[in-house]
Amino acid sequence: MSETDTVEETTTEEYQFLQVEVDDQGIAWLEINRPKALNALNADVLDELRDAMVELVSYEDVLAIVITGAGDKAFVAGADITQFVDMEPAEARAMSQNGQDVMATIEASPIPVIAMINGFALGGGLELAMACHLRVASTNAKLGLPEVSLALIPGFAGTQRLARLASPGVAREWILTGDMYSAEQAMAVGVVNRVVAPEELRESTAKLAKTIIKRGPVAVATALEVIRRGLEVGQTEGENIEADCFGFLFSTEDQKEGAAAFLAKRAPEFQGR
Ligand code: CO8
Repeated sequence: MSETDTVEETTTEEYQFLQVEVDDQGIAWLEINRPKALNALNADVLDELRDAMVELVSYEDVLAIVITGAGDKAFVAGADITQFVDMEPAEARAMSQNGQDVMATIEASPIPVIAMINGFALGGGLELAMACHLRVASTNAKLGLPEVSLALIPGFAGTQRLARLASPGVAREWILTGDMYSAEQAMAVGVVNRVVAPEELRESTAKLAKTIIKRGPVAVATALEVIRRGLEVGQTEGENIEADCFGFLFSTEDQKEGAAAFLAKRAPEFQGR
């Protein structure tokens, strides 16, 4: 799709804790809206996040998703701590698994999901950001996994994702200290992709989304899948998945269009098939 093309606006379901808007470029802006609790994730917010992801990826004209937090203070300040009072071990385990499942739904999206980190991204909030495919942070963002301060550990797959996204050493430092880190520190260890001034956050995030939207959509979805599945297996198996998917892409019209457009020195017009 060329930069000037637009898609028809999509109207989404109403949610209690989410504001969802799809713009005329096909970017769905999904805002977690509990600013008084710094957008903390309770069970209802998690359910809505799952529902919204399922809904948004079902629309043909939604081409990218941006997840962010309402207000100017927080992306998401974690799981809702008020839920932890009197929680039994079995209930906590089930809640952890439910949250992991929501994060996995986000990560499995065939269209790119970008976390736009506009403030605190702590605990479950950072876990949510790490489940997104890319992260753009404002210079005023603070990131960390402070669960040990509550005598807990991350429970929405943060122990696993941080060790893979940054390194096991970084994961141990962040998780064991529970400290907060600046956006620049997070970028230095690979936790965020870009750091921009607060007033440039939305535009920079949109620009990143629009760049990806212009590429071959089937190739983008396939790349996301190969990277995700490859992280679950050993290198040899990962390379087999890559070769299978590389081969598959030669059955798409977009692949023919990509090569033809390159040779004709014109912009490609991908159809997503
Ligand atoms: N849960 C519930 N309420 C919260 C949360 C939260 N995580 N974070 C902030 N709030 C509320 C505050 O209680 C406060 O409410 P009120 O105005 O009613 O008193 C309001 O948001 C504003 O917060 P503060 O007044 O504290 O704002 P400050 O600017 O002073 O501080 C901080 C901001 C530093 C972000 C501070 O609010 C804070 O430390 N928050 C908690 C951060 C945290 O520990 N997050 C990790 C939570 S645990 C977690 O995420 C585990 C995930 C895995 C769960 C697995 C399932 C069982």
